Amino acid sequence: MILRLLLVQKGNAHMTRHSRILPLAAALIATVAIPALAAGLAGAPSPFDKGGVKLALVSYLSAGDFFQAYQSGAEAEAKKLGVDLRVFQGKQDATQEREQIDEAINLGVKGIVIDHGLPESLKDVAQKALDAGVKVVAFDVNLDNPKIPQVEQSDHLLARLALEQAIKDNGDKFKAGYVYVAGFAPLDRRDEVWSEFKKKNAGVEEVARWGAVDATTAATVADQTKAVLRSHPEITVVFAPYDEFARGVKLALGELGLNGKVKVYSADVSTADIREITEQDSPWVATVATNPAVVGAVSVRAAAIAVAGEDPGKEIIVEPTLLTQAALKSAGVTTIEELSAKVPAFGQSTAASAKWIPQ
Ligand code: SR1
Repeated sequence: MILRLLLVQKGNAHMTRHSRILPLAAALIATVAIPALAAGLAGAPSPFDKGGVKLALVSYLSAGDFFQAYQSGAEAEAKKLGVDLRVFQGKQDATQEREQIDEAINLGVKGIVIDHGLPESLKDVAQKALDAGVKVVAFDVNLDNPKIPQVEQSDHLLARLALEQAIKDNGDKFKAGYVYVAGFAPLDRRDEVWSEFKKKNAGVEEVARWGAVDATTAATVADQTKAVLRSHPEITVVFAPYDEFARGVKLALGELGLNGKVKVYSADVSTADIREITEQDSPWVATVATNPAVVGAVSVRAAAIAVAGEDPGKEIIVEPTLLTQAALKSAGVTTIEELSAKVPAFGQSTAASAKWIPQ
């Protein structure tokens, strides 16, 4: 930006009819080239002191509110750091994600955030990045590598808080439905808590389990839920620990006219989710969530700290908050921004911070 202003000012000093075109052209070129030439971050360690550092965010999934907000948070943090963040969108395609990591290495990025994915298809290419001197941070994918810090949302706590709320609301005897897809680190961690919970609460019976993660997860889960609830009308509680799952279940309950009969407990939150949770007669009664934009920011900070040769920590945790329908309604919260303002722990995290990183 500074470079662009300088070029424009220099042009203005000799403002003839022809020379007006040159500064404009120079400014346009400079605008395109800014990421590579950006000024450094004052007081930051190398290479951030000189600027122009390239990082990559490679995702497995990009559809849905969580992943969009996560990406926006990562981009905003990169901007603060003066980093050129290359974003590779995910399409639930393991081969594409591998190729994108390769592409990022070839682009000369200094660090890569790998966001979700299938561990077996990523471990070797993540090691390839490390071997090339690229720092790697994983969000919600266990790459089983001591050199790769892991960002997570404390999924055990998240599931525990949701299930404790289910007991508070429904007692300790109920027939439950459970939405789950194995193979995703956060869902697998939440599943460990669900298994423990059932052992401790013998009166809680899981009568059906279903789920899908695809490009239209909520719609797919809605169709599945309708079929399940038609054959299991005894279900009164659904544990759906991913907001796309919960949206699908809610959609199905509305269509089946079961809003007053079944309660939904989930993970994650977005402005659209808050609207769905707080609307009249909503069966979605609680969720436990971090602000995904904060998690995106933390992931980029962790990668930047590693690139600076410092230690971001091995396990970088962003703590989730329990959000009940009743609490959201009584606080009059309607958006993520309002939630962040009312619950400071939700709106920011000190995880992966360093003195040189701007607040
Ligand atoms: C398919 S995995 C979905 C989960 O990833 C993130 O951790 C979100 O919390 C979401 O629930």
